[in-house]
Amino acid sequence: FPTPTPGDKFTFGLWTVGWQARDPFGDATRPHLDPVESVHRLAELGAYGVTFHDDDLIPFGSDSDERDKHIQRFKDALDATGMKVPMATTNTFTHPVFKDGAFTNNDRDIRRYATRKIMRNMDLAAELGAETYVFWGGREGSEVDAGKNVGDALSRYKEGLDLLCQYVIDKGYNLKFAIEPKPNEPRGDILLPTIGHALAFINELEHPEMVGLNPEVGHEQMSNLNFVHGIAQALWHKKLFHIDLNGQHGPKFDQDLVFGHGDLQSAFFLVDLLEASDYDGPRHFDYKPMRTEDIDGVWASAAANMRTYILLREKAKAFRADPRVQAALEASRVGGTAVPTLAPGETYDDLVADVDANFDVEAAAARGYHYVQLDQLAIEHLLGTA
Ligand code: GLT
Ligand code: MN
Ligand code: MN
Repeated sequence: FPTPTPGDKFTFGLWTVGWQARDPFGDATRPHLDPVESVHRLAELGAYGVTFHDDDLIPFGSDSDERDKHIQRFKDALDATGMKVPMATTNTFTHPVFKDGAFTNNDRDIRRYATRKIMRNMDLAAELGAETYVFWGGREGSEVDAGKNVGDALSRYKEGLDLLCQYVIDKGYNLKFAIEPKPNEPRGDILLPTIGHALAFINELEHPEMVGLNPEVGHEQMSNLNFVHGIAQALWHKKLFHIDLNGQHGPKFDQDLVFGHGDLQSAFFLVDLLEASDYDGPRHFDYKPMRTEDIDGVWASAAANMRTYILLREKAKAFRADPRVQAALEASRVGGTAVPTLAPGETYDDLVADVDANFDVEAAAARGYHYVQLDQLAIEHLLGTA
């Protein structure tokens, strides 16, 4: 079995392994984890890098001396391990000041404060060589429809991102932005709730070319949407800038399980899609070690994410190479959508003229698509019986 190596580009948020497992009903079940230890442990497990929120690294409220010390220790750990920081983001959700959001807060002074907080961490992200800056607007939203003017809030969201794009351009930073959709939790309803909403929003920005997506498995599945289709569409729009891999059992609270622990077949087809695509960015795990785990369980779960990804990558390779799968794809005529509906040079007049001449509607209606055998072959590959 191949072990993870930096070449696999597996990355983890410091907030994932570092989650102390506080939930709305219970206290932390694990002690604070030093980010420096996380860098070392993840490097030993074969990860490529780590990602962070400003507050993961530099506790909120640190003075500038403390801030410098935290950053220096982190840089030393990166140097010692060779770990990279391909992405960073801002915490605009934990402190009570953000309870009504950051970019879209009804209070203008809070929006201004949030924007400064983001800019400060973007400077650090650029310094550490990050290429992607994520925006998860978990507190941008409402519980009360009359409490938020959604149109105005979207204008403020756009204003904030436009300003920050200009900042990146003026500073000459090599940073792209990736918006992370989520339908709800912690807000009752979050703005830009799905991949589709975010894609449409990006087109209204001043620099749409600088802004793409960071979709998360569980967030789309919370909305009962097909994550594989969502990623395929993001790729089609050339907007897959980053990805948050984890596991989720359908529409319920955000579970952030280990990748593949949830809808395994969807995880299989996701890896199949990603590996065949031109996405060459990090395979970023945004999961939470379950609240029932102790610290050993934290590292076991980190390893499990990578192991599952590698296993699914092997399975997907074997699936595509299997002659029975190739025959089944043929039987389902899957290659058919690659062929344009009109022949080169044909017009709609030619199409109209063609109808009765060459088409047997009853024979066409009678054709089966044999999708079941295709799906069964995927199941058998997953079960190791193929
Ligand atoms: C937070 C959230 C994640 C986001 C992170 C980025 S933080 O834990 O649940 O989905 O990706 O801000
Ligand atoms: Mn999540
Ligand atoms: Mn995420």
